[in-house]
Amino acid sequence: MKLVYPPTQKDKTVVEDYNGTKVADPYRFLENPDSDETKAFVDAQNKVSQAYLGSCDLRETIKKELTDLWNFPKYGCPHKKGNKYFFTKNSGLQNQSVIYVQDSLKGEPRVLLDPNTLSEDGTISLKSTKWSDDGSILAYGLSQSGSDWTSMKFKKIESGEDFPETLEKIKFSSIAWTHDNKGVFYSCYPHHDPSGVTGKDTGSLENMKLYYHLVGTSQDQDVLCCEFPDNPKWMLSASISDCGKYLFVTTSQDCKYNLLYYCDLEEQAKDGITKKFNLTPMVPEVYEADYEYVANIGPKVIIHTNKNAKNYRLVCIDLNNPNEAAWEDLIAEHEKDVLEWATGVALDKLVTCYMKDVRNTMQLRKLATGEIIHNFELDIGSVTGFSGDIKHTELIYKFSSQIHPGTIYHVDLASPNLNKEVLIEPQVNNFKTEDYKLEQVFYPSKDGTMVPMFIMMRKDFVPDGTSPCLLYGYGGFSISLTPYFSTTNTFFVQHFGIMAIANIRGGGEYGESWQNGGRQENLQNCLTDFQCAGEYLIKEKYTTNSKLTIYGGSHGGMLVGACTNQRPDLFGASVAAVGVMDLLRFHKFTIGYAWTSNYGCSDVKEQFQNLLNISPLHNIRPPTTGGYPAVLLLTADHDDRVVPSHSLKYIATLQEKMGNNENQENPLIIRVDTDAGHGAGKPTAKSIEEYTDIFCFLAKALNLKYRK
Ligand code: X98
Repeated sequence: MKLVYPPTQKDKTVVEDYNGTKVADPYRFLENPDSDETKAFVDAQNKVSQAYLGSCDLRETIKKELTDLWNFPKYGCPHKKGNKYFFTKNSGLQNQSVIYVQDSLKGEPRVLLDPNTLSEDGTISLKSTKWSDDGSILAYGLSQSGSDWTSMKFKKIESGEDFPETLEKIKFSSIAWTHDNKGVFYSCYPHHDPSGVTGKDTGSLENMKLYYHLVGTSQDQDVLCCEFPDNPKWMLSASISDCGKYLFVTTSQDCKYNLLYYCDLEEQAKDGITKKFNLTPMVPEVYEADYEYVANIGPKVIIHTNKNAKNYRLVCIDLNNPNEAAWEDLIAEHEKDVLEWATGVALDKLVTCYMKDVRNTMQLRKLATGEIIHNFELDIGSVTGFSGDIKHTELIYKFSSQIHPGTIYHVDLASPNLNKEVLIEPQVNNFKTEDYKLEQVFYPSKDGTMVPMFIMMRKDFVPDGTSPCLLYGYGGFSISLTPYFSTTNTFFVQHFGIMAIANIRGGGEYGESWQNGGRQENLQNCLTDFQCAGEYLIKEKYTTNSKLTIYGGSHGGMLVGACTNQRPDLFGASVAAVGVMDLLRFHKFTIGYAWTSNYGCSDVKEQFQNLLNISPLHNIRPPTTGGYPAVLLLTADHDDRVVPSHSLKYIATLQEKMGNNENQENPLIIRVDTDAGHGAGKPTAKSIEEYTDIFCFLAKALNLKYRK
């Protein structure tokens, strides 16, 4: 049945001139979240979507079964700090995970911090945590309604008591404790005006500064340690060497590359931290590579970098001569496998984690030479949690895949055989690994590039070209979709069809070249790879067009929006969550300017045309034959990462162009959540509601059969 959409006012006078190309933006008014017009638009759209989603016959079954599947204990990797162990656990359906403390790994856990007690509806979430070096104080950041803004508090571990102060105006901040356990370095936006509703502000961020906070004092006494007033868009982040002597400061201007500076705290803060530091650059002061501290042996600092190493390497930089010519490789770049991360453990050892064809491998090495001591045996999957410390010999890691819900292992590095022991094995109701199959295929994209894809299916699956398929992708910002366990993906496979995850270009699956192959002037490759994934799944009879759904969030929402415009014939349904739909204006809101590293910028003449060609909002037109797939967009009022107007403008335009089209039978709807943000920290109750809606949408729009 064809839906009737609410009429939306258009302002034809809003036209932007991009170096002579005029682009209309008639729904610009939706960029103001506080106006009556926007509120009325959202209400009217939610009425349409709620009526559609609420009338699905399977709703009660879906919600009940999804809730049952969700209801299993989920553990984070325990870690040791001081002489105690800390871990997170969600008993199953708790809105937020709880932090526990115990005296030994087998000891009785006590609740340290339960965010569920902080709000009725679970909308206050933990955004960040950092333990003091001796494990006596926890610094923790809280966020409300999914916003990126956080408030920082400090908790005494022994008594559970909080210090009186709360630090505000914090966003995108690292936390680094000084090793005297007295205070932290953190970043904030001191000029931020907090008078509006936190999380609904859309203004571009500027003038981040790095401060030192002495625990137990008020924020107005904090000491300004670093700022870059000539570069208002630079973001600052701090870390401290394992030995506590060096402070490392990194700066970044977007989502790619950073600079690295250091200062010797023993020299510059011998009388306390009272003034700005003199920072010494450790790397050339041009944004051309990533640099991250790994470990140090005195002044010899090991850095994880992609400088002259697209798959990353470890270099040793001597602080007495940080000149690049004097850097020495500790672990040279691998020709194909990507060195994802490395960390110091057990005094003189190093753990390295590689990504090899989108699966992880992990090694123990000598810190001094990089020589391999031990290879950890891993199945097909990824390391989704890790704890290990230069001060301890214990190593704990979590291994997951689409069909492994996340076993946590413990290894004692002081033991001669380095045997792993299962510490926690999650039991998921109604799920057994052996009932499923996980395949990895490599399919050709249009230009011949072979792209990896994981396909999860029930053991009894027969590829006869009839199965529904949920195809998920991201393909940006060097983010890799390594195997992970997802309750909702599992739910789809159990009850509806198969699940495919395409490792398209723009991600980091094969290092920087893979990222570069799908960003800026190559952005189209990311979309083409995704469309070719769909074509492959149809050709190999995994699915058929009318049962194929594409799904993505954030950058992946852009991917889904753009692919829907480019190949409306290829998909039965498109689900785009919190997507970047307006590629001409994303850089004007909150942190959007930082994404120009992936997209380019419409203000740059040479980049404008590519963005105009791809931008989901600007490429909605009636297909030559047929209509659009069923489209469900999702956004939320407190999304201050990708502001809601992206999705609001896209749906207004889609309904305008296709709503009355005679070929358009499929629904074109949007779900706008309240008291929710970009996704992080979403309470379980809200997530279950959201996925119930998504599955109801698919069941109804694609006429899917529900199997027990
Ligand atoms: C971001 O926008 C990440 C935002 N962000 C951070 C942190 N630091 C940043 C430094 C520079 C630029 C962005 C930064 O979150 C940060 C630092 C310390 C602790 C916590 C956070 N991302 C992109 C995004 O959200 C891709 C993933 C990360 N997008 C939304 C891209 C398009 C849609």
